[in-house]
Order: sequence, then structure tokens, then C-alpha cells
Amino acid sequence: MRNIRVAAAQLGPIQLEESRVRVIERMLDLVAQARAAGAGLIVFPELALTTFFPRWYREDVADFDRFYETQMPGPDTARLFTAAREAGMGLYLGYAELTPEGARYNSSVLVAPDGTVAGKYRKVHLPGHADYDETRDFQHLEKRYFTPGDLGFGVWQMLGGRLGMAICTDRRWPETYRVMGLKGVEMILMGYNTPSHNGLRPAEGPEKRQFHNRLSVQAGAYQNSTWVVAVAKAGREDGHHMIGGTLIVNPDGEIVAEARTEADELVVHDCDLDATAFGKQTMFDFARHRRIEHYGLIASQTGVEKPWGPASS
Ligand code: CDT
Repeated sequence: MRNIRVAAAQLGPIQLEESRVRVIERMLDLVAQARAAGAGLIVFPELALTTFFPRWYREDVADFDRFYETQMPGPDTARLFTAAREAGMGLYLGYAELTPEGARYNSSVLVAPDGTVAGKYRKVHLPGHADYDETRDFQHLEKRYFTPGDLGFGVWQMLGGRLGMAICTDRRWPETYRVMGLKGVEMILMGYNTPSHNGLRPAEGPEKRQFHNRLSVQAGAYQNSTWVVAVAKAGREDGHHMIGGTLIVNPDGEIVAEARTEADELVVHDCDLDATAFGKQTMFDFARHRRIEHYGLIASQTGVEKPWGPASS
């Protein structure tokens, strides 16, 4: 048995004017709770340090520079690293990254229990749009404020297992899980900020959004025989509601723990990494069963191209 006691640290809403220092105090409280629960790993949401600022349009993206980190750890986040290290805990943290070259990414880090950065991920799939869209009830400007990640889907050896990272909308794409599955991933960590309404289709409300959240995470876990820990920033930020539903899913695709609130809340579960072996050796033994000669389109074509051509579409 290779057990990791995971603390999925859901955050309630963060308002536009809330200070980073205040948010970090909330997060330190969750680290303390996780420590008291004996957790070996704490997982925070996407863009955990700030409000979900891509819902706000600014002509000049630099107006939001205050929401980006130029160092990790930086002067404020160092306190989180220290608290996790003192607790002997690994850490996943989502944040907005501004590089010395001026590139902007929606990023996460995986921090080892000794406080060193073990891995880094930059969100590959960016949802939404780049320009102000007046047809929407609210904006989702990730394509304005971030560049698609350039690091791929890494898997790192940590805490006696193989851990991978993804961010929010990545969880809806089977390719995300499969690339890490092909690297033998045993636990995927991901944070999310999911608006409870689609700004374009009001019919898609919170229940359907929650259903799709579970469906995507459960399918990814099962089809790659891996644990998945998906952590929300939830509740109403400056009048904009986001779903909660932080969940931990086992390698059979079953939900084993789930948040009950839309506030700061710790969801703790003992995850045995050896439980990933059965699926990896049977139904999803990739080496025996995958037929890559038929998968070429997946990595060579983005949009739909009908095989019979445009004339008779
Ligand atoms: N943060 C994030 O990626 N949110 C998306 C919502 C996109 S709606 C334009 C998600 O997939 O949850």
C-alpha cells in the first residue's frame, strides 16, 4: 500500500478588492487544518491567490499586473511554502504567472514536502475569448490574459508515486489525461474556477455544470486508472457565481469524497496509489490494447473535417 492522505483545499470566493495577504491567511488556515488531519499533500484551486480576474475586461492587460506572480515562491507565497514544509506536506498551487520576458500563463506548481518546486505546469487549453464580447452575460477572457502553456503535461515522482497536473478546462479533454496516462500517472491534481452559468446559453445552469464536472473527472480517472483530485474556487465573486463540488475520484472512476459547501473547506481522503495497478494491468493496459495506427488524427487535426468533403456536407 502506498498511501497519500490528500487534503483537497476548496476556496470560497475571493472578491476583486480582496488582498493577496488576506487570501494567503485563509490558505494558511487550511494548511493548518490539513496538518491536523495528518495530510501528506494539500491541493489548492486554479488562480488560488486572486479573484477569477479573466471575467473582467481591461483594454491594457498590464492593468491587472497585480494579479500575476513574478516569482514562485514570492514574498507573499513564501509563507505558504514554509507552512507546508513545516507540516511535511506536498503542495499544489494554481496562480497567474508573469515571466521576465513578459509572457503570461495560467500556471500551477507542485511543491515537494521539503519546500522545493518539483514540477511546473502551464494551462494548455484556454477557454473563452480574447476580445470583449457584448453577446455574453459576462466575460471569460482567458485567451486575452494568458498564452497557451508551453510545457506539455508533465508527470513527476513525488511522495512515492507519479503525480501530474492540469488546470480547470483541461479536465474536459480526454487528451489531457491520456498523455499523462501514457507516462504512468497515478494521481492527477487540478484546480478549477467554473462559472455556474454559461454566459451564452443560460439554459446550461449549475446542475448541468456540476454534472459535467463529475462526468469529466470520473471518466478521466477510470479510463487511465488514476486518482484525480479536482479542487474548486467556489461561490459568488463580485456577483458572479461559480460551482463548488471539489472531488476526489479513485482509479475506478468513483467519487470517494466531495465538498458540501461553497466556502473554504477541506476534503480529506486516503488515496492508495497501488489501487491504480489493477486497471493499468487489465482493461487499460495501454501496451496491449491501444491501436495507435487509428489515432493519428488526434495529434494532427484540431477542428472537424468531414471525411466526405464540403461538397456533400
Ligand atoms: N477556468 C476555466 O477554465 N473555466 C472553464 C469555463 C469556461 S466557460 C467559457 C471550465 O471549463 O470550467
